[in-house]
Amino acid sequence: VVQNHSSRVGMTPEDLEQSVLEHLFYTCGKDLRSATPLDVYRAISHATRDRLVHRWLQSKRTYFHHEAKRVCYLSAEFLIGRALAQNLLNLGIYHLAETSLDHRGLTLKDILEEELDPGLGNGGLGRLAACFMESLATLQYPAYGYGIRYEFGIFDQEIANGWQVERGDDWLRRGNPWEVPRHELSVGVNFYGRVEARVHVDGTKSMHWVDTQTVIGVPYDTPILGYQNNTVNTLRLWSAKASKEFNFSVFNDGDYRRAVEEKALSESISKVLYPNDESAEGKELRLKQQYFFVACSIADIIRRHKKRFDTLDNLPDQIAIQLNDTHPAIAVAELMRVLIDEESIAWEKAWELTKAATGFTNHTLLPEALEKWPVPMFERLLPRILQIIYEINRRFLLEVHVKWPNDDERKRRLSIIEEGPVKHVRMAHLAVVGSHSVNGVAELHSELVCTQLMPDFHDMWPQRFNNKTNGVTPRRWLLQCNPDLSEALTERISDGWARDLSELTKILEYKDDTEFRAEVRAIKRKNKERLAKVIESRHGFKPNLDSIFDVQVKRLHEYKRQLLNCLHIIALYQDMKENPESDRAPRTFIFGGKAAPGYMMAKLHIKLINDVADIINHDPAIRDRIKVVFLSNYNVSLAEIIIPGADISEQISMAGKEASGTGNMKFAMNGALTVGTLDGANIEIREEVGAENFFLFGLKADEVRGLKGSGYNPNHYIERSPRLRRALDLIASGFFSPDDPSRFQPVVNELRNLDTYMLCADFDDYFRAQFEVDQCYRDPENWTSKVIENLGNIGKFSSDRTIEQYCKEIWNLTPCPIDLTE
Ligand code: 26Y
Repeated sequence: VVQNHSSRVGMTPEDLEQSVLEHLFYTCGKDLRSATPLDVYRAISHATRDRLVHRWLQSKRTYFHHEAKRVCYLSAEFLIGRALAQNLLNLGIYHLAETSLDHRGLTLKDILEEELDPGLGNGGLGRLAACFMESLATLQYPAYGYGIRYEFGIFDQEIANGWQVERGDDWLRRGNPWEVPRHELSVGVNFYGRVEARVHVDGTKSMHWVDTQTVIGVPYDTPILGYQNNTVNTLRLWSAKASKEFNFSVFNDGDYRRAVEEKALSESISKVLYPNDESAEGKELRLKQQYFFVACSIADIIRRHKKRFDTLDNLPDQIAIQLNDTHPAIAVAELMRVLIDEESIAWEKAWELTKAATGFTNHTLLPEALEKWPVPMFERLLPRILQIIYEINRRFLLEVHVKWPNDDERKRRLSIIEEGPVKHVRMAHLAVVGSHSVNGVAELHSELVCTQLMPDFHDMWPQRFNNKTNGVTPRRWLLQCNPDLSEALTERISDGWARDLSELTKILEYKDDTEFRAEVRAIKRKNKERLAKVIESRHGFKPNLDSIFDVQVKRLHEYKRQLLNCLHIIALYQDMKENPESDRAPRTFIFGGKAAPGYMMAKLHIKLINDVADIINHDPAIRDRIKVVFLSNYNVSLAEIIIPGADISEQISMAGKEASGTGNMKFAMNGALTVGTLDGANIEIREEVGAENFFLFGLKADEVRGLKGSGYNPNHYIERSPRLRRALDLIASGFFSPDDPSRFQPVVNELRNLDTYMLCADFDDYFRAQFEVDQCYRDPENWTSKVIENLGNIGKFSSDRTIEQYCKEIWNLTPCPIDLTE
């Protein structure tokens, strides 16, 4: 490979400098003197991307040649975060780039800040997809990510007078050096129209979806590089473009205007990411988005397969399709449509292929997150797809009938179609019926999928259900975001941990090493300093570095119980006011997270946190013993600063509600201790790090269920907890909202009357656990021991481990290393 050795992609400092200068000149049209930091960012990014290109081509060639099976990860969200630092690190030229910039009086850190954070996801599910893509490349598995190139990602959050305000996230406004459009691979996608049955002379029948409106999907590819290897996989995101029909071949002004409107309408499909996290809205545009990217992806998969093979019989030997929740579940029906209508394969065979190729991951138990589409809407938008779903369902219910004759109630529960005044298509049912594997994302969650969410399906096909506990990539979430800790680790146990995180156990040998322990504390302090500077620049005060940095960052949702955290702060405040001599460790409470724009209660919680912050931060009696900060616009790049600076990680969801959590893993990996419930992956984290190194509180999932079943009454708990009562009374009194004393009445009413997420039941135990945190923090040696135990035992939560399990147990993939000399 000629390019491999050309100086254009050389790895010496001189080569790199040369190519940055060339891109400055030829790509940005600037000389050094007139270059802005943005130009420098663009030039470095292009120079870095150049170094991926031959690896990228070679990866594709190798997969093609070796007929390697690939996974196609279908996801409506990829929350990838910034690319430059990650690519430099994975290429092994981060320090090289740092020094060559240094020579020109520039700081790489500042240049990295020029990159806008691609926020193409809401939260955990989208970030998991990004970690998976990185791990797949690092482990040298052939993989494609398929999704949508939203023009606007998750909104930018501003806090105005304590309230969340949303602003459009125009993340492409400065261009995007990482993506490559592939116009030649564009795909047409059909909507609306009707289905025509044609009977042929031989008596066979075929279905034709006609009179459709076509939208074009244009793929934009982003390279995903493995850690210090030659694997470069592809993240292929589809952008909607009007088809030629809209090309204004019109006769009068009215037609012209309609043509312009329709063009804009069809291109709106990939305009914006829906910002609702775990609450389905049932909007037609959202269904259009889902079918759009799924149809493009399936067409792409089939096209590539047919280029290599002249049969589709071996499709499941060549590709594994994984559905990231139900958002792409329509893939089951679309693959059937393509195999039957376009490839003339018989139903039975098509079904066998579809099931063998498809796997489904569930990410949530919340009933409001389960997607259902009204049949009338579905029928209008995708008539042929609905027909196929009905046929899948008819055959499926026959199967149910054979197994449980005369059990109509069971059939009603299992059916893909929900009956009612308006029928609905249940996307989770379609996904389960059309897959050979259904998995949850943590042990408890997978268990609850079988016993609570889909017990009838589990009865029917117990072998289909399995667990894959989530993980996070240690390259971004340790190596990149915490360089000092990474160096301290590498110094002691060498650098193998970044590739195999289980090697972190070796650090346990240094548990009693005073020098290492002091270093761990010094690193945490430095990371707190870095975070404190961000807080100072945004909030005008610098938090006390000796205080406990107590952090809860995640989407705002009632089940995640940011409000419980807030109640604890209020109770602590009241304790301190009542007993000024009380000797408790100072704390800085840090919050961050976005609320769905239509989620009024979550937005009110943000306002409450900010109003509480306002009162407490300015109370002279409290000084800096309690500070409260809500950091606006929490996103991947802010997480990379916040997480390494945390002492305490708040993972306090009501048990049975958080499917896994992945933030919990990132915090423990960066030397924070967890205050948490027995929910999601918390359970497994505690198992790994040891119960004595984890601050546990609260009801267990089965206790929650029991209480709900026997009629939960929050007042029972409020009456018995003077602290809780006092905190609620203070909010209700308008103390935190003197300008509008009844502002938080909805919050108090919910807690007193319903308390859906059982904050009242868990409050006292939470307070107790927080008191223990306090006591423990006063003994730095003991605290450090716990931190090191967490670090040394967190290896399981690398997404490398998760991906190995998917590859072995669901996808049947084997690594396919890339040799550049081949
Ligand atoms: C239907 C639509 C409104 C919708 C949009 C986003 C539904 C769900 C979602 C997002 C779900 C999500 O992010 N779930 C999270 O997935 C993580 C990765 O598996 C888990 O760690 C986390 O517990 C779970 O809440």
